[in-house]
Formats: sequence, C-alpha cells, structure tokens
Amino acid sequence: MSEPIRVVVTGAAGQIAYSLLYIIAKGDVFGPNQPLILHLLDIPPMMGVLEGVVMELADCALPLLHGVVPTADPAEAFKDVSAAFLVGAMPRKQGMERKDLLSANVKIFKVQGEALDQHAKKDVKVLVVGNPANTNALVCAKYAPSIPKENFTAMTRLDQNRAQAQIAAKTGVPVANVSNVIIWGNHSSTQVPDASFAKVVKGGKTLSASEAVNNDAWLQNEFIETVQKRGAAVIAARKMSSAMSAAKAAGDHMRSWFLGTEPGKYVSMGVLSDGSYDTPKDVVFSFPVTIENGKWQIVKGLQIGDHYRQLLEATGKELVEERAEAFAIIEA
Ligand code: NAX
Repeated sequence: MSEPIRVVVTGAAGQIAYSLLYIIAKGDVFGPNQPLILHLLDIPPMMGVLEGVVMELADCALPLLHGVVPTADPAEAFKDVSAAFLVGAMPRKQGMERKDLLSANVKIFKVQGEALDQHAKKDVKVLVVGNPANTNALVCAKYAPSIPKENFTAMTRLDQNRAQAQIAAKTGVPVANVSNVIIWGNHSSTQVPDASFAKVVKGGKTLSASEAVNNDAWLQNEFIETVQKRGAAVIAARKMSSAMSAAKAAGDHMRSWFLGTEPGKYVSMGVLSDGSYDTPKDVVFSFPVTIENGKWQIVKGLQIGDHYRQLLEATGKELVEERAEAFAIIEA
C-alpha cells in the first residue's frame, strides 16, 4: 500500500462535505489502495460542529483513513495537500444581491489561493465547488502563481450527471449506458447542456442521443431547461440545495482527474479556456475533456450547431462579466 496523501475539504462542516467526506475516505475517489489524511477547513464558529464530523469519521472505522486534521487555519489546512476540494463558501441569503455574494466569495478564494500557493504541493489538483465556482477557480489560480493554472478547475460534473440521468430516463436505459453529454460554459443558469455528441447504448446497439431520443425539439429545449433548472427544482422540493448529488459529482470529478477517462469517453470540467470553440480566453469555461496521467485535454474538432453556438456565446459573455466584477471587487 502506498504512502498516505493529504486531501483538504473546505466547508467541511457543511452539507455537501457531510456526504463527500465519506465518499473520499472510503476510497471511491483515489482508489482502494490509496490511504489518506483528511484536512478539514471551516470557519471558527463551526469548529464545534466540525468536531462532531470528526467523531463520525472515526466511528466509520475506515481502513484507508490514516488521519484527520480539523482546523480553521488555512495555512494548516493546505499544508502539503495533493488534492483540494474547495466547497466552503458563503451561501446566498435572502435579500442578498448577486454582487454581494460575489464580493464575499471571491475574497475567500483569494485568501485560499494564497494559502495554496504557500503551503500546498506544487502539483495539487484543485476542484472548486463553492459558487460562483468558475470565477472562484479563476481567482484562486491568479493568487497561486507558483501552481500551474491547469491545476485549477470548477465543477460542472453535477450538471453532466443530471443531463445523463435525464437522457437515460427519456430513453429507458440505465444511466451508465449514456456517455459524452457535454456541459459548456458557466455553472449557472446560462450553462449549455449539449447532447449532440452523446451516445446511448440500447438493445445492444450504440446510438446517438438524437437517434435514441427521436425528438430533437426535446433535446434542444426541454432537456436543456430541465438541466439548467434542476438545482432550483431540488431546492423547491427539499428546501435545501443539492448535497448528496453534489458530493457524488465532486468525487466523480476528482476521480476522473486522478485516475483518467475511459477510451472514447469524455467528461465536462470548468478549465482555463484557451479560446477553443471561439470561447473567451482566460475564463474558467466548462469543456469536454479527456484525461490521461493526471492531465486534462480539451476535446477538439467537434462541429457545434448554430443553436448551441449562440448559447455558448451567451454563457461566455456571462463569464467575462463575472471576471470583470470579481477583479473590480478584489482590486477596489
Ligand atoms: P453549506 O452552507 O451547508 O456549507 C458551507 C460551509 O462552508 C459552512 O460550513 C461554512 O461555515 C463554510 N465556510 C464558509 N466560509 C468559509 C471559509 N472562508 N473557509 C472555509 N469554510 C467556509 O453549503 P453547501 O450546501 O455545502 O454548499 C457549498 C457550496 O457549494 C455553495 O457555495 C453552493 O452554492 C455550492 N454548490 C455548487 C455546486 C456546483 O455544481 N458547482 C452544486 C451544489 C452547490 O450548490
């Protein structure tokens, strides 16, 4: 068995972390032969709650979990970590403007970028879950200049999983029979769920989503809207935001990054845009990627239809605006 790696989860006393910590500690993310030491960061008022989480982790008696470090100090939390799940962020409260939320959260991600820069391993893989996830990842990367920019990513895997589940339900196949659904752009209501290149295995045959669904109007309208609004639908029903599914998606994202994608398959991740598909450069934009040896690569050469091209432009524009707002706040 290899040496333990250190993995940090921020927002460790929150609801996503409550599901995520178990998924990580039992070996679903880094594999069944990789021991770990979990670093748990939250803010000082949450230390009591965090103590309870630490007790429960101990009581799970998980063989791969070699240690737990609960802390409110970013320097201790980020020390020597190989993977970082940045989940902790201020939630949107009633009456709060989007700008207020952006203001509180981009400052958190500046501080955490600086702490990663000073204390983490230089090859740390960082996944930002806390919203606005794409712009927070950009801010974090900017304040961690000694860590390669490609090591900062934002989560759109929950949107991808939601999209796969919708197509599986529509075509009557298990969710594992659906692959290569793409999420383009921002993890917001402007995101673009795109099934143009998706594959559905049905009755022993591999079909395109268009063939399997046999209703292009549904794929171009209702499907997109359902995925875009799924988070709001969960809140309306549960009175709380998605947590179990968000934790599962965070684990899926990091697992793909560490262990790679299967041949012929790709996953969606928010990564620093190189301008592929005429998207704006230097924003964290969700693209389809393949991953080998811990390195992601944007899937190139897909022929984007006119309907999707317009949607890509709109989500790109939103990311450019968010970037301007975020850096105006930080530099003010
Ligand atoms: P919770 O409010 O349950 O937990 C957040 C935790 O973060 C709290 O314990 C809080 O004390 C902590 N926190 C706040 N500031 C911190 C700081 N500076 N350092 C460390 N910890 C800090 O929220 P939860 O439901 O767990 O959601 C966390 C974040 O995920 C939110 O920003 C949410 O919007 C975002 N989401 C992102 C998703 C995505 O697909 N990218 C989907 C799910 C989720 O909505």
